[in-house]
Amino acid sequence: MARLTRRAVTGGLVTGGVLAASGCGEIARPFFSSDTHSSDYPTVEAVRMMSGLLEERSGGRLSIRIYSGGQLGSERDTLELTVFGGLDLNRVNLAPLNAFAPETVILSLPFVFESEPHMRAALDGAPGQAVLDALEPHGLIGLCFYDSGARNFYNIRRPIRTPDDLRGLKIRVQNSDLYVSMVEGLGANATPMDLSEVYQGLMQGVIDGAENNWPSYESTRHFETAPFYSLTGHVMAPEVLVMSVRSWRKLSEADQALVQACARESVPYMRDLWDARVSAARERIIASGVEVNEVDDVGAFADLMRPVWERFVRSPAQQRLLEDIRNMAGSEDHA
Ligand code: GTR
Repeated sequence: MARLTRRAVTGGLVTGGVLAASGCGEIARPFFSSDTHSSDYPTVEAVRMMSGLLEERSGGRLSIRIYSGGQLGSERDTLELTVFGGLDLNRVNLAPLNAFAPETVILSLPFVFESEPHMRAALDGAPGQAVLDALEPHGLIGLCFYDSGARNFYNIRRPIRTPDDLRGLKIRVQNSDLYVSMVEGLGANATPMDLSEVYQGLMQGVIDGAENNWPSYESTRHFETAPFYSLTGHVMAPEVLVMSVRSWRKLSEADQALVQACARESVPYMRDLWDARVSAARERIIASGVEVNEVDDVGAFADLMRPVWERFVRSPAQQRLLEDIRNMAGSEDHA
C-alpha cells in the first residue's frame, strides 16, 4: 500500500474529501483512519472489524483504510487534521482532547474510577454519551470509546511504592495540562512528549520514566529499557474513535446511522481482544524480568490529587458529569 503522507491526506481534502461530488452516500474512496498503535493492537483490530461490518452492510460502498503505527503523525497533529476534514476517522486517547473539550477531562481525572467495571459502566452509560456528544462543537463526532485499562508508572531507577519514590524523576506525559499537573502533584517532573519519542528518551536518559497500561508498555518495548513497573493505576481514561464533522456531514442520514452502529458493535469485540491482550502483555513483561510491584496505599497518591481535581473541574457541566460518575461507583450492575 502506498504510504499516505500528511500532505497527501490534506491534498485529499483539497481535491474533494471523502465522498464523490455526486452526492450523499456516494463514496469515492474508503474513509481514512489513523492510529498510533501497530496493526495488531486491539484498537486497530476493532476499527478493522468495524470496516468489515460497514463494507458488508453497505454492499461494499463504505469501508475504512487504517493508517496504523503513527504513520500520519502524533495524536495531536492527526486530531487537527481530522477537525479540518483531512482525515475522516481517528482513534486517539482522551488526553490530547483535554485541551479543547473540557468534558473529556472528567474521564481522564486521576482516580476517578474505582475499578474497571465502574469505568466501563460509566462509558457505556449517560456520562460516556455526554462526553461523546460534547465533541461535536469542536469538529468531531464521538463514535465510541475503547478500553485503555489502567495506567501505571514505569521507570529506569526504582519501584514506586509511595509518592516519595517519584520525587525528582523526569516522567514523560501525554500532551495534556492535566497530566502535567498530575505528575507534578505527585512530586515528579513532567515532560510532555509524543509517544514515538519515549523509547529514545528513556535510552538517552532525557526522561527517567513514563506511565501507561500493560499493552502499551509492552508493545512500545519500553519495558526493555525501564524495568520497574509499579501498579498505581492512577488513570483509566479511555480511547475514543472520532469522525470528522466534515466527513460526517457528507454522509446520508442512513449512512451516518450505519457508521454509528458499526462503531458501537466493535466495542464488545475490542473489549475481548483487550482483556486477552492485557494478560498476554503482563505475562511477557513478567517473564522478561521486569520488577512489577503492587502499591499498598494507593490512597496516598489519590490524596495528592485533590488540588488537581479542583484546578481542572470548573464548569457546572463538568461537575454534573463528575457527580454522575461518582454515583455509579459500587453499583451492582457493573459486571
Ligand atoms: C496509549 C494510548 C495511545 C496513546 C499512548 C500515549 O495507552 O492507547 O492512544 O495515548 O498511550 O501514552 O501516548
